[in-house]
Amino acid sequence: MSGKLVPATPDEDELWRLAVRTLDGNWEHDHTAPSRTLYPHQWSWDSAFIAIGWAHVHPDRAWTELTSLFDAQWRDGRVPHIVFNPAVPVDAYFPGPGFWASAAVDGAPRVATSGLVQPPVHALAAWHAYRRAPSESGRAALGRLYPRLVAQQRYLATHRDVGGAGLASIVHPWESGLDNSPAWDAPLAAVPAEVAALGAYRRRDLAHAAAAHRPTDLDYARYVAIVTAYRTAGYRDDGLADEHPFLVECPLFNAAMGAAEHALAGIAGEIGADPGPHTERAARITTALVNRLYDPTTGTFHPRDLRTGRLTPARTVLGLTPLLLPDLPARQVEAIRVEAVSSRFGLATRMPRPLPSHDRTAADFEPLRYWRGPSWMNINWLVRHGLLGHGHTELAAGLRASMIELATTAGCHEYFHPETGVGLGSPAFGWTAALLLDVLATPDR
Ligand code: 2M8
Repeated sequence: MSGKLVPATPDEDELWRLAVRTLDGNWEHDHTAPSRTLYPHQWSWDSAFIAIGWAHVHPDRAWTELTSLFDAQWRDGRVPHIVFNPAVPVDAYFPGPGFWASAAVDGAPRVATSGLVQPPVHALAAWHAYRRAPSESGRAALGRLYPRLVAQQRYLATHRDVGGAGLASIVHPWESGLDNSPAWDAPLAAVPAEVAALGAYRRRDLAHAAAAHRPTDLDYARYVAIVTAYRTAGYRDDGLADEHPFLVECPLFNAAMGAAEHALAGIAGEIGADPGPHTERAARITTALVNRLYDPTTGTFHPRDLRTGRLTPARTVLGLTPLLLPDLPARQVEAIRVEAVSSRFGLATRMPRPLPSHDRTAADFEPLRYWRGPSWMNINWLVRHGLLGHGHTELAAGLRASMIELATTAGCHEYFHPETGVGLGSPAFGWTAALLLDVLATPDR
């Protein structure tokens, strides 16, 4: 599929060109920076979403993007959440390569990386990219990525199954991708940290974004404390259950892990490998997700804090994301639909704005602070994908129209005010541009 299939209203045409310009502007020899200012390196799940966009205009870049990320895969299979670009000054982003000190770890790649991961949306992205632009060279790239994607899943399903129930745990809010979500407030509050400890560092995000839109200094002190604990343990996972201060089973992370097995089954079929084990693993992940993270009393999915054993109370957009799983039972699909169309999220066949990242009716809903209310294109894209997969085509169409309308007025910002639609964060953001291309190129069926 290419640019010529885009529905050609003048507004959509112009939006298409803006999105391509934004991706081009952030392209950096073998990857795309999420933002030239706030995030000048390569980010893991950003690259996955960005590859989907490149598939529409420059399929070779889609494969280069994913390949460069997986070139930085650790020997244990983890795909690092940041791959540092050595050409960018070390103090351009905090925490930079010196803080993570990956070079000191056996099994880390030669290039400097973080030691954390992000939601494993890469198999889904690779499969999407291939189907958007099938070709011989694409199939060859898919074949080379396949064992690396399998190793990524194996790492998560073994090293990270700290709860022993078939789900992966995240060890830091940064691993969720929804870093500042109210979902993490309770587990984060239990992490001992002092703002004073931040004195040794300089937060670079505040040079590019308003403090009122970003996490607080106390949040950052806790982020630093959690990384420090993991780094001190050599980023090993065997002591997590006893020692680590933050351990959570996240619905999005695990839905992505299950969706990855479905995507791997598709990829395996395409390249002549056996899809069977992937389909079996996918079914086990879906069952574990429903058993562990679905709360019948709220009718939605919640993260489970392994430190307390309890589900965290906030009703965030994370609760809607298990819709990504094609084999989610009908009861949970319906529960998610009900949650999504409620006044908390406002999904409708005609909706003024895309989904917010947090329950609009909650006392701690903050429309300006990142991940605590604003709308994000990647989450809306994932939910649209899930709605389409479960046959909710009219709701998916409503969501798509709201995403296009938002970007038509506000452009390719990192995130958006969930009521006014004003663009927030970085003004030229990679995954916003990439996923807009995909949404524009896939009209309602
Ligand atoms: C944000 O996260 C980074 C840390 O990884 C940060 O705040 O500095 C999140 O929105 C995350 O989901 C995203 O991958 C990253 C780069 O866009 O920025």
